[in-house]
Formats: sequence, structure tokens, C-alpha cells
Amino acid sequence: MEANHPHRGIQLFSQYSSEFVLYHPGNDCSKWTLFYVSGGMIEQVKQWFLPVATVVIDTTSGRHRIIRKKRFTIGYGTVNTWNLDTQKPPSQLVSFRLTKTGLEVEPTDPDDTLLLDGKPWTTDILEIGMEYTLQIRDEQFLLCVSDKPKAWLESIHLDKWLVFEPASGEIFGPLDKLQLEPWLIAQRKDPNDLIYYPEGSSKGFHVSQIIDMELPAPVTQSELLQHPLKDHKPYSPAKPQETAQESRCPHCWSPFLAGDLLTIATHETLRGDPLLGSDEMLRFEADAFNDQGVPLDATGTPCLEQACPQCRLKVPHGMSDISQAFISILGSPGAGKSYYLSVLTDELQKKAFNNWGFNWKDADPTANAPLNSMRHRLFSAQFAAEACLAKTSLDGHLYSKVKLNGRPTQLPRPFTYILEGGDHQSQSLTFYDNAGEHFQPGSDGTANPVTHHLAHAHLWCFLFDPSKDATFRKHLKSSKDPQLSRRYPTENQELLLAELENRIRVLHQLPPLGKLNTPLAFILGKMDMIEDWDPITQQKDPWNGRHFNSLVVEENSRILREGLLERIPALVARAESISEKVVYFASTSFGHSPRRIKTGELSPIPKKIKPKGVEVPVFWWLSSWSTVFNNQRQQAWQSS
Ligand SMILES: Nc1nc2c(ncn2[C@@H]2O[C@H](COP(=O)(O)OP(=O)(O)OP(=O)(O)O)[C@@H](O)[C@H]2O)c(=O)[nH]1
Ligand SMILES: [Mg+2]
Repeated sequence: MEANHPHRGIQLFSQYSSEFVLYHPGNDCSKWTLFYVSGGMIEQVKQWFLPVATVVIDTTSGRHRIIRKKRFTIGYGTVNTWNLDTQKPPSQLVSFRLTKTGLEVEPTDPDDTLLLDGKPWTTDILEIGMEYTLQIRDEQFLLCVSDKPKAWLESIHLDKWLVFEPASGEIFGPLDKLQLEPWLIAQRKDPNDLIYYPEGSSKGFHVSQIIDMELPAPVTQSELLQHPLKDHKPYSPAKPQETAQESRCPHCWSPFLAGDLLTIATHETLRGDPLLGSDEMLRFEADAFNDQGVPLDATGTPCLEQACPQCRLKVPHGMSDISQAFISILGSPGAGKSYYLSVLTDELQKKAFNNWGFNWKDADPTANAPLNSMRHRLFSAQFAAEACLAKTSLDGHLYSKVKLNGRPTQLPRPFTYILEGGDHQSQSLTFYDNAGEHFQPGSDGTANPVTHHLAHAHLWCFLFDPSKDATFRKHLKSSKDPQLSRRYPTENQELLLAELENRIRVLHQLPPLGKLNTPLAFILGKMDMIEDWDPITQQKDPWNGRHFNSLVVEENSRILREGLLERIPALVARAESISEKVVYFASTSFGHSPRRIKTGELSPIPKKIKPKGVEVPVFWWLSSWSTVFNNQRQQAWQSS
């Protein structure tokens, strides 16, 4: 072994197990001293002479520091050698002390858990030349004390993260953090058995550390939860959910006042936004306006579009004056959510206009295009092959990718419609189409809060699929629906409800006991398969001409609940332990069994599409909650 450092005149020679150090202090090269050092001491001797530095990489932000001090701290605020975030209240997270024997590390607050290579730190001292991972609170670091800090830094490729499975020795990837969770679910891997590491590093994090880490939410929780769930009053129809002045962004659900909105530049030379990327137009705070009060961009061009001050995504124009409602549809993969949503918007438009005299409008036709085109595809098709809707992907065109708080974040695209009344009273409804996998345990994190709309929803629609339930299947032997074949496995749909409850309680910081007061519509979907079942044959139409009768809904719900209690008691119990108000509905988007088409997919036969009950949960909610519709309904009754 030989190492040298010409500036200090250190040379290390080893011969068999013994080693010598040739050393000249200062600049006087004529004075050389030869030390004999036993093998075990050589590392210590190197540290006395070689200029080691501690290199710390913040793996979340990708920033790094080369620290040459003997004592240093990392934390929040200028009290630290490395200040990670000036926005947070000042505190020191970890203290370090470089000694001759190694790097001593210690959480500054003894109540904090410091994870060293994924295990709780006790008193370990870090060895010089070794790599380590550290995690404290929500901060994760890769660290190495090295005499070649730059070379070590260059060897770590933070743009390429891989997954190592120690049991099989296999390496997967590259996978970024957004891809990690969907990949785990698809591969059915246990996050505790896998290591996630950047290429070039010999150390990594347990995948469970990455997934479990509830990083600071994109929007501060106090902002998000200004109207905590506890204050929801589901049964006060007179009270709109948000005040007219304050709205919530349909993308990231942060509240904003109309005056806080950013302006989206119009002129082509202003393409490129520092947070959204080079394809998007610049977002800015307008300070110049034309005579009509329209904001002007830096080139003097009028700008008509506005964006959320938090996520910078475009928000539909003029929404601040309209009462908002978020409706979350959840269900397992293949439960029928996308077809349900397409049919729902069609039915809502028809019935709101025909029965209640309300117009149906796109709040933003461009943003609504994906859902509108699914609806169009379904209802304009001539043949089954043309009516087939693709499975909702885990990423892609139904999601927006933005940077929130410096972190790449995936948000679901909202579909917002306005129900506009003749007396200018209007109600907006926002829907989301998630892939069913997103509702499964462990698949939603801060980096992809794709189902956080659940925490802000005014109505949860849980779409239960009888063809995926083992007990229902036993009773469905006579049905010819291809979804009952062995090729389509059954699933535990109760898990989804458990996960819904868990996410809401975590997001709203609610205690684990007690019910939540957002109403839950338990929808028994695909009822075309079970048309002969007694609780279904006894269902009555809540529409009596133009009038929607909520009492019929309650009675239908009671009858259906009794039937469901016999077949799926655990699901009924779970639903009723979550929400103060659970109402049971039955619906079919097709009114018949789909047919297998050439591609192997199942598709409805266009001529036979006859939806039933799809719009009822939303009309039930509108007539019980919305000031706008409650008034209208009363007027309709009075006029009849
Ligand atoms: N029998 C019957 N089948 C239906 C009905 N609605 C949907 N399906 C079938 O259910 C399957 C899944 O429908 P999707 O709407 O794609 O399901 P999804 O919940 O959006 O699925 P993901 O996007 O994977 O989460 C398709 O094969 C449809 O043909 C219905 O009303 N009756
Ligand atoms: Mg879908």
C-alpha cells in the first residue's frame, strides 16, 4: 500500500503487515522522520496527516456539502453549519465531531430517532472512508468522510436510483421515487426486503424508509386544514362548504383567495416556468393591467388565465364565486370507476337540465378533455370495440407533475363542471379518475398525493364490485358475465375502506376513534349481474317525474343494507365505522354484461347501454347538502 500527499510530505509505505510513515512537517523538506507503525494504527495515522472532509448529500433535494470542520451541525436555520431550510423554525438536528478515531454523530434532540443505515443509532461512531445513510425526522442523507471528497461525490449518481434485493441479489431500475410505489405494488415486493440506492453508492435506504417517510406535505397542513373535517356539517343543507371568497385549488387543495392567484403569461417569449418546466408559460404576480383590468405580462400582452399560487397549475376562471364540491370515487382496480364517471357526467348533465333546469358547463374544457373524450367514446360508439375504455394508468395524461417545495410531486387531474341555475346560483362539482391501485395500502405518499382529494371530499363514492367478492361470486353462478370467470381474481375490498379511513385520519391528524362526518355512498356497482337478487328487485326509482325523493333513497338504502349485511357483513361494519352517514346505492353503468372484443378486453355493447342508478348518489348529495340545489328542489316542489 502506498499513499502520499505532496503538500505535507507524507508518504506511507507498507511492508508485509508493518507500515512506515515518512513525514516532514511544514515546508522544510530537509527534515524527514520515519515512523514505524503497526498495521492496526495505520488508518489513525493517515487521518492525522491526510486532509479528510465530511461529505453529506441530502438525497431528497440532491444538495450536498463538503464540510472540513471538526465540529458541525445540520438542521434548520443559521444556527447550523448546514442550514437545510430557512423556512422552518430554527433547530439543530444532528451534531457531528470528527476525531482521530472516526466521526461521532448524535441527534441534537435526544427524543429524535436517528436511523444509521436504516437501524436506530445508539452510540455508533462512523468510520473514515465508509459510506453511511442517515435519516432524522424527514431528512435523509448519504454521508462519507473521505480524503477525496470530490471524487466520492462524483461517483454518486443521484439521477439514477436502483433497487437491490439482497435475497436474490437482483438489481432493478432505475426507478425514481414517483415510480417506486407503483412498481412495488405491481411486483408485489415487500419494501422491508429491498434497498434503494443511487448508482455508485455502496449504501442505500430500506425501501420502507422511502415509502413510509411522510415528508412535509406540499401545502402546509395548517393551511390545508383550515376547515377541518371535524367541522363538516353534512346535514346542514343551508351551508355551502366553502365561503364565496375562499376557494380550494382543485389540483393541490390549498385554499386561496381570488386576489392571490398568479397570472399565466401569454406571450410566446415568456414560455418556461422555473417550477413547471420549459414547456409551460411563466406564472407571475401581475402588477400591470389594461383598461379592462386584465393583467398584462412583461411584453404588455393581456393574460386571461390564472394559476394556483401553491402548485402553479391552471385553475378554471371565475371559480371563486361558485360553491365548490369535490366528489371522490374510490374502488379497487377494475371496479368500474372510469365507466361510472363517464356515465355519471352524462346522466348528471341530462337530469340536472331536464328535471331541475340547471345547465351543465365545463369549468375548463381543456382540463376536462380526457373525461369528456371517454364519455364521447362510450356514447358515440357503434360497435363494442369502439366503446372500450382503457384501464386508468398509474401515471400519464390523467396526472400532472409539478414541483412542490422543491420536490417532484404527482397530482391527479381534476375534472370540474358547473351546474348553473337560472337565478345565477351555481354549484361546481370536481371529480377525479384514479387508478384503483392508488387506493391500495401504501400507494399514496407525499410525492404522489394522488388520492388526497379524499381528505377534502364532500362525498365519498365507494364503488363496490360484486364480481370481485368471493361471497357474491358464489351466488352469481347463473350470470354469464365474463368477469366471473377464474381469469378475474377476487379481492379484499374491505382493505380499501380501511385505507380510506387511515389516510383521512393521518391527513387531518384525527384520533383513531370516532366516525368521520363526510357522507359515504356505498355503491353496489355492476348490478346488472345481480338483477334477480331480492334487495335489488325491491329498489324503487327515487325520481318521480322531475322530483328527486330522498326518502326513497333512504328506504332503498335500508333494504340494500339488510341484504349486504348477510353477504358482506365485514364491509358494512367497516363502512359504518368510518362515516357518520353511510347510504347504500345500487347501480349499473351498462345495464348488461360487457362482451369480450378482439383485443381480449371487455367492452359494453353500445346499443344496449342502459345505465341505472348511476347519478342517484350525487343527486342525493346535492339535494341534502347544496344550498343551490336544495332551494331549487323546493321551488320545483312548490311549482308542481
Ligand atoms: N357487468 C358490468 N361490467 C362493468 C360495468 N362497468 C364497468 N364494467 C366492467 O368493469 C371493468 C373495469 O371497468 P373500468 O371502468 O375500467 O374500471 P376502473 O375501476 O376504472 O379500473 P382501474 O382504472 O383499473 O382502476 C371493465 O371490463 C368493464 O367492462 C357495469 O356496469 N356492468
Ligand atoms: Mg379506471
